[in-house]
Order: sequence, then structure tokens, then C-alpha cells
Amino acid sequence: AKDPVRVLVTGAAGQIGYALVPMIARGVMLGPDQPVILHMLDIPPAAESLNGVKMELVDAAFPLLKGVVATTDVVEACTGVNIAVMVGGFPRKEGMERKDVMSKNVSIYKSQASALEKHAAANCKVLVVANPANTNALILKEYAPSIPEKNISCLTRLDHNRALGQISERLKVQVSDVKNVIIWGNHSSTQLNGEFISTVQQRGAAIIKARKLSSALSAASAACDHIRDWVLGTPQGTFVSMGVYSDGSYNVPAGLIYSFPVTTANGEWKIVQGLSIDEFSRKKLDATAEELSEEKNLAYSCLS
Ligand code: NAX
Repeated sequence: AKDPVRVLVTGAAGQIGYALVPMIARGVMLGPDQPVILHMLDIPPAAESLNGVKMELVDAAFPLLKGVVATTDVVEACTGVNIAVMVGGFPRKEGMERKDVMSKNVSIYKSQASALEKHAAANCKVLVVANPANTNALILKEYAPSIPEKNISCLTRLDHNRALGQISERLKVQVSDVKNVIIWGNHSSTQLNGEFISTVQQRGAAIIKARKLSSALSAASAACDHIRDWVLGTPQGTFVSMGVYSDGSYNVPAGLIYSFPVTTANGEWKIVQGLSIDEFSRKKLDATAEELSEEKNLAYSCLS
């Protein structure tokens, strides 16, 4: 039997956490033959609720689940983890300045980066879900210099999957018959996905309007897809979208965490090269890079 993989979920008492941990425990993220130990982190005001989630995980009797650590201690949460899914963060509340929200998230991601750097397993793979996802991932990279930058990513797979879903609905074909859409750049309203741009951009808002809560099951599912493809590889001829550290491909400034089309094999992603970018797309790629540079500057101004 395989050794268990330790998977950290921060913000595990939240909405996405509640949808995500059972998927991980059921093998949706790492495969049906891969035992897992869940590490769940949240903050003290959510400790009781986090413990409730742990009780439910016990009650679900998942055969693959070999242990659960539920804690408000960052070091305990990060110790020995092979995969870290960072869902916890400080949400933007009405009337709050962007800079104040950024500053809260910068301080969270700075301290969690240090804990991961010191205590995670070697070669830990990190996925940042919490918004601003690209920039939180960049801060994490800065403060965990010994974690290779290729191991740090952010989630744009939800936008990618939304685009697949919209195309399948519009063309009346199965979603499994649609592939290779691309999300470029930021998980935000400047992203580009070729077609159905505004529907995909506004899908999050449409879900909030309908559910009075933001997307959770689709976000959790996308996080599983992101890690599964990263660890187990993309099918031949298929690419997916991941927010990764830019190497300057497609003239995207190096040093941003930017969403690119990637293929994966042997636990490593590679940016798909040589796709042709028309003038319309070029403008969008540049606009989303510009937005991310501006966000990066804002984040750095919160450091010190
Ligand atoms: P919730 O508010 O339900 O849950 C967030 C949880 O994080 C809470 O339990 C909170 O106590 C915890 N938390 C706060 N600070 C923490 C810290 N320092 N350490 C550990 N835990 C901490 O939000 P939810 O709906 O689950 O969304 C989570 C995050 O995902 C948000 O930032 C949201 O904006 C982001 N999203 C990102 C998406 C993406 O595609 N990248 C899509 C979905 C989602 O909106």
C-alpha cells in the first residue's frame, strides 16, 4: 500500500473548506488508491466549527483517510505536509480599502510562507485559492525562498472549468468533449478566456446572487482538478490553466504569478509554447499583466 500523503487545507472551517476536505478524503484529489492525512488550519474564532468538520470526517468513515489534524497552530498545521491548499484569507468587506485588505493578506501569507518553508515536507506543492490569489501566491513565494518557485501556484482552474461549462451549454455538447480553453493572467475581471468572457467573469457574482453565498463546491472541485493534474499529469493533447511564476513566456513580465496554459507530467508543469496570440488577445494579456503588476506594487507597499 502507498504511504499516506499529508494535505494541508487552510481556512478549512470555511465554505470551500467544507466542500473540499471530503473530496480529498474520498480520493478525488490524489486518486482512489492514495491514502491521505488531512491537516486543517483555521483561526481561533473558527476553532469550534473546525472541530465540527473533523467530527464529520470521522463520521464519514472514509477508507482512504488515515488521520486528521485540526488546529489553529500554523506550525502544527504545516509540519510534514506534501500538498498545501491555501484557502484561508481575509475577505474584502464592504467599505474596506483595497490596501487594507491587501495588507491583512500580505501578513497572513508572509507568516504562513515561513511556516511552510520551515516545516513542510521537501518538494511540497502549494496551491493558493484565497483572493487575491495570484498576489497571495507571490507573497508566499517571496517568504518561502527555499520552496522552489515551480512548486507555488494559484487557482485559475475554476475560471477554466467555468469556460468549459459555458461552451458545453452553448454548443449543446458534453463538457467532457470540450478542452483546451485558456485563462490568461489574473483570477479577476481582466482575465481572458477567448469566448464568453463576460459570462465567465461574472459567473462568481451570478452564483452569489442565486445562492446568497459564493461558489464553494465548484471552487473545491477546481482545486482538486488543479492538484490532480499537477501530480498525476494531464492527458495527452490536453492543456489546463494554472497560475504559475512567469518566466517571460508570451511576453508576460517575469516575476508575476500569471495564469498560463500548461501541460503536466511527472509532477511538473510546463507552459504550452507557440500558441498564436491575435491583437485582441494581446491587449487582454497585457491588461491582466498590468493589473497584476499594480497589485504586486500594492502588496510590496504593505510589506515593511
Ligand atoms: P470563507 O469565509 O467561508 O472561509 C474562509 C476561512 O478562512 C474562514 O473559516 C476563516 O476563518 C479562515 N481564515 C481566515 N484567516 C485565516 C488564517 N490566517 N489562517 C487560516 N484560516 C484563516 O470563504 P470561502 O468561501 O471558503 O472562500 C475562501 C477564499 O477563496 C476567499 O478568499 C475567496 O475569495 C477565494 N476564492 C477564490 C477562487 C479562485 O478561483 N481563486 C474562487 C472561489 C473563492 O471565491
